[in-house]
Amino acid sequence: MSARLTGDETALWKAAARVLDANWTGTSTAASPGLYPHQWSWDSAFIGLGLARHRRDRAEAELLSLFRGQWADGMLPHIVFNTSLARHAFFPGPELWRSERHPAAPRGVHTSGLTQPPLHALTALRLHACATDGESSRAFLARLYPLLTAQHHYFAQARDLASSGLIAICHPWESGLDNSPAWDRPLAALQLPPTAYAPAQRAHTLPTGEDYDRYVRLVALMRDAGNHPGYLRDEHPFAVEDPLVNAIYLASTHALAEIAALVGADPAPHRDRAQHVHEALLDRLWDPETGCFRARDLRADHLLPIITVGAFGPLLDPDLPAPKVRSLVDLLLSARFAGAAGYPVPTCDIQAPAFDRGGYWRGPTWVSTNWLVWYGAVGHGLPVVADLVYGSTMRLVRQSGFREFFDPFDGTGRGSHDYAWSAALILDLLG
Ligand code: 2M8
Repeated sequence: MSARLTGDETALWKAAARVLDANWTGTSTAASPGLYPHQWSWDSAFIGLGLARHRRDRAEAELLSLFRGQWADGMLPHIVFNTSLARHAFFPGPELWRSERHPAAPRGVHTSGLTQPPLHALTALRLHACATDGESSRAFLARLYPLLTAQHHYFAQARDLASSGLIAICHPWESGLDNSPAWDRPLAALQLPPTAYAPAQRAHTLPTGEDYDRYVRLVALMRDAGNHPGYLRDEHPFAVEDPLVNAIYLASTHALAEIAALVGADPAPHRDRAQHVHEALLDRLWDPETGCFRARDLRADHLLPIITVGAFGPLLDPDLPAPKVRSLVDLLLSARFAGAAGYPVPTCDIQAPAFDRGGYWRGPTWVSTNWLVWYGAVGHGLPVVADLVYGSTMRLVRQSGFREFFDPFDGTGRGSHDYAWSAALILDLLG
């Protein structure tokens, strides 16, 4: 804990650390004790940022525990199941994924068959930046570097579906923003027979019904095709290039180049890749009409109409040209986002018909997306945006606790309590 914190900040810091301690399972952190008892991929990356400030040993263990689930092709799954829990502690559990039947999946651990935004290299580098023992930190990076490289290699080999330089998500869950209105169109276009899994099997109430059915069907399609890259490229019905996922991928690719240099490996291939992703982001996802980034549906080959918090993801690109940064800031401060929300940043354009202030990823403010916008704003030297998002995030957790998500107008907490990344990212923000 930093010595310059005020009394109030110290209390908040301690409360956040208590949540991380309570969610610690011995080897990793439960995303949320009741609702999400297993280890989620991008949750762990966010949690690692907080643990770096609190329990460095646990931050390292957290990442290593997650990478236990890495597949032989480099795919880092979005869930690594805690096998000591009852089989039905969470739906969909290992019985849907059946990872044990896939030749590339690791033995002795059950995982999902999807992935999530690759924030991990960025976390690893930030962990190094906070380290007090440089030598042991470098040794940890050297251990992680081949695993991170394999993760990035998987994306480049198996998920650059349009050979554009950008990576595609093949399931809404891979975006991390599960029921974002951005996915409404590609989901509605799916021609899928009904599934055997009723949404009632799930404790979580959002999202429900037909959408949930589609999520499960998409999982089954990928699983039954053995996640084969050729199938994903040519046949799988859901394939989207998302600006937030790609911006995280880009930021982590830059981090990987820095890690390579620190551990005596060659950073050049990572730098080349980063340049390629940067160019493709601008070429393929920038929409001059709305002055922001939008997701591209690869099956319909057009930009999706809805503007979400993902539009601001490319602030994570250190080379984003100044006029584009300006345009994103104007949109962020407008009545479509921060200008009309007491507690920004809402996850969907407030003026969009699909906006829903209580609807999970359809409007509420989340600490994770706020952290990403804040981090991007700091990187571009945008104190107005950075301070606005920092202040809003602090007010949210002070008022409502470490909830899963929040009403963007009045800050009411929603979803689960003691949500790990909400606590972890407060530790990182407090520094
Ligand atoms: C939510 O996603 C999972 C599916 O992976 C779910 O709803 O079951 C999302 O908020 C996702 O971003 C997050 O990683 C996960 C665990 O916190 O929950």
